[in-house]
Amino acid sequence: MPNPTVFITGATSGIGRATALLLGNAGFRIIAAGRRTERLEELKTLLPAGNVHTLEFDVRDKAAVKNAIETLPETWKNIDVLINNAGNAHGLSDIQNGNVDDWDLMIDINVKGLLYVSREIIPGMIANGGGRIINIGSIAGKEVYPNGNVYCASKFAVDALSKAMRLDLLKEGIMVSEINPGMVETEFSEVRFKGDKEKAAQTYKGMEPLRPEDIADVIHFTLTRPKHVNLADILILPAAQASTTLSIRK
Ligand code: NDP
Ligand code: 8X3
Repeated sequence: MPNPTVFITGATSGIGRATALLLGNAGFRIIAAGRRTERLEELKTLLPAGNVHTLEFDVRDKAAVKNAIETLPETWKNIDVLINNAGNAHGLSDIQNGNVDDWDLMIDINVKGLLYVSREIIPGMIANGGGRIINIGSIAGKEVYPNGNVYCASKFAVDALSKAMRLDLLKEGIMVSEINPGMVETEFSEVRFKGDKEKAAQTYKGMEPLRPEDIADVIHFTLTRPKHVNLADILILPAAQASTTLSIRK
């Protein structure tokens, strides 16, 4: 049997990229998805030849998601593991001043995007007799923090959907895990603050955040347990974080 094929959304940056690199270099076959073509091309050069296939699409675009997955080459059609990672926060504001376009982005990407990709991939997994799904949630899907409102709501939705998938897909032989990081230094804060690198850096100033490789490590660990073990719901925090952003030891 060939090595498992892992479909990773948001593989162009941060947690997704680190996961593609770790798993790809550990022998997994990687389907790496994202919007930035040049990043996907770069990823190809960093993984064993023939071990990576790239797909460029926006998870918000239902038709593009469907087309990308339906037109996978025959040798890449059988997906063993789906890692729903693509997502971001857009803005940080109290609810009364929230930017509704930011709200649309977070709900469309973090919630609807995850659903569109899952809906396209799950039937193939069922036809193959099973598979695995790892959803990247967040501590923000377990606790709400001031001004986090809609981002937190989108991650609470990921938490609910992970639980729902675990229930619905049990009979289909699909194991569902949710990995919920605290603060990880990636492009996350740069995206949240619309490219303001200085503001983004302030988020992690004076404390040691997690690195994307820490999350990749946990994903690898989750995927390499014996067949009867499911790490269903993992919260992983930096040593300097006890709760959401208000409780950070600096
Ligand atoms: P990054 O900004 O570094 O990476 C986000 C990834 O998502 C990129 O690869 C990006 O690719 C992709 N993405 C964003 N929007 C879209 C879209 N519309 N269509 C397709 N792909 C998209 O952030 P992280 O690595 O930190 O974030 C990854 C996940 O981890 C997210 O779900 C986030 O909510 C979660 N998380 C992050 C934490 C943190 O502190 N960093 C903590 C807890 C959870 P591209 O732009 O090329 O499309
Ligand atoms: C990202 C973690 O606390 O910055 O999901 O929202 S947090």
